[in-house]
Amino acid sequence: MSKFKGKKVLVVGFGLSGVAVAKYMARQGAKVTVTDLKQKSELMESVNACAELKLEYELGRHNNKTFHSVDLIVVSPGVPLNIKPLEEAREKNIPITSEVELAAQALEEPLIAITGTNGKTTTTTILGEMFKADEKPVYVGGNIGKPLLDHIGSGATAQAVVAELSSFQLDLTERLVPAVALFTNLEEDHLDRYPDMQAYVSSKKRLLKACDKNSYVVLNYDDPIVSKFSEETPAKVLWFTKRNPIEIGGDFAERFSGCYYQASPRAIVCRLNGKEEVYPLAQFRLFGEHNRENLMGAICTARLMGVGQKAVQSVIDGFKGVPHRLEFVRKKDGVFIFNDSKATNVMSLKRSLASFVNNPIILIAGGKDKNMEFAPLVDLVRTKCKILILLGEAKEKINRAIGDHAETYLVGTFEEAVLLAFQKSRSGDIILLSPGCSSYDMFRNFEERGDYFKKLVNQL
Ligand code: UMA
Repeated sequence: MSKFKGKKVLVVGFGLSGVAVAKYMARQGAKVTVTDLKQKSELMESVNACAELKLEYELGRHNNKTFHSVDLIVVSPGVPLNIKPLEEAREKNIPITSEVELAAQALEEPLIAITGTNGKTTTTTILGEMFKADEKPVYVGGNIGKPLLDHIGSGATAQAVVAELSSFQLDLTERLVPAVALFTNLEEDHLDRYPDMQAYVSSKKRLLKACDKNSYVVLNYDDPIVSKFSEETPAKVLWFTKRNPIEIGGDFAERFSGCYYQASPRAIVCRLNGKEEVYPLAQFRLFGEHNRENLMGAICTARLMGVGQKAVQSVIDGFKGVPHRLEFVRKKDGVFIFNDSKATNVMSLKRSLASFVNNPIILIAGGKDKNMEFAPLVDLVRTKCKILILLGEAKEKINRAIGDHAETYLVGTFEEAVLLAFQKSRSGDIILLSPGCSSYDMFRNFEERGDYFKKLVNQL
């Protein structure tokens, strides 16, 4: 019998994660109440998804009393953990957990957890594709937009679960033990939720701390924060690096297990158990150094998990990229237009600018600020951007930080931004939407922002 049967469970936040928890808990026989600050009319998609279930609703507000009168609270990742009702519930020792923790407790398959600031979605997607190419059943979920808990009780069996995990999703994990934990990189992000970078890194480190001696960690050697993680874990370490381990010096080359980039001919070399395999990149379509990093992380993990070499190479050759991540939208009058709506922090935007080599860039940026510094963009803006078009809540702040380094316009709407970008463009230019900010000032999420951008671009 389920340990949740008859228990009063409060689900906080009724988005994708909350719906998954409500369904799971209802199946377990719990008495489920759902609360969300949004009104019912704004949550119809979620309400309809749960139409068959017997749920209590407290919408449009959070009622402190309800938080005190339940046996368990399950919080959605986007709900800050310091809201008053949660703080009071904590004082009253009401257990508080998350969807990812519930899923981790119930998972039967090995969990491959992928975290970091940027590159998580691309790495997760590539790895999932590699499993599929080898006809190995896999569930790909987490922050990527598919709740992990949906896999539990779905009846589907998988050889592995590949999960993109955000810091928000790691904040409440307790008993999650990954078979593999992969860290892409750690850069400034979410400083509107965490007091400082250290707190944000600590949250990500919960995944490192969750590893035991049977786990593997796959670490980016070139990231100054992530590379240090090897000293703090009992797990076995695999690396990926853009440098040949021989150049790194010391006894690193001898100890090295993992993937490195070979510049000529372009390939990824994967060394596991002392055996080297070479994966040519001649057909790899994603550009930018960061995408090679994502690929290396995925290859290490795929080979570690027994995905065949042929399947790995077929994904390298055929992978077209992830929507909203440097996604090519169209070429119009010689102008190449890209949607990079998923660039929701400054480092992600920086990587995207760095990926373009010669063509002048008209950059559309801005959105909701996450308390980040935009000054690190100055050099790239000066050297790569012909024009800056800024919009959203953060436009004034971005303008002050980087507006003196390119011709800059501040606009009010996406329509204006796209029209102006196109009017100012000439053949050979690149128009790049890469906001460097979250989308919540104008849109529901980055997908909605990217889709709207694509719609406007296709109307040009
Ligand atoms: N809400 C409250 N009270 C609050 C704050 C919010 O009720 O104090 C409500 C909102 O009104 C809203 C609901 O909470 O209705 C939204 O919950 P949510 O923000 O957790 O969103 P979900 O739809 O459940 O999606 C979440 C993840 N969202 C966030 O972490 C912000 C999704 O990641 C994830 O794909 C999904 O679970 C399934 O696992 C998105 C994301 O933006 C892509 N992630 C961040 C990022 O990548 O930077 C971390």
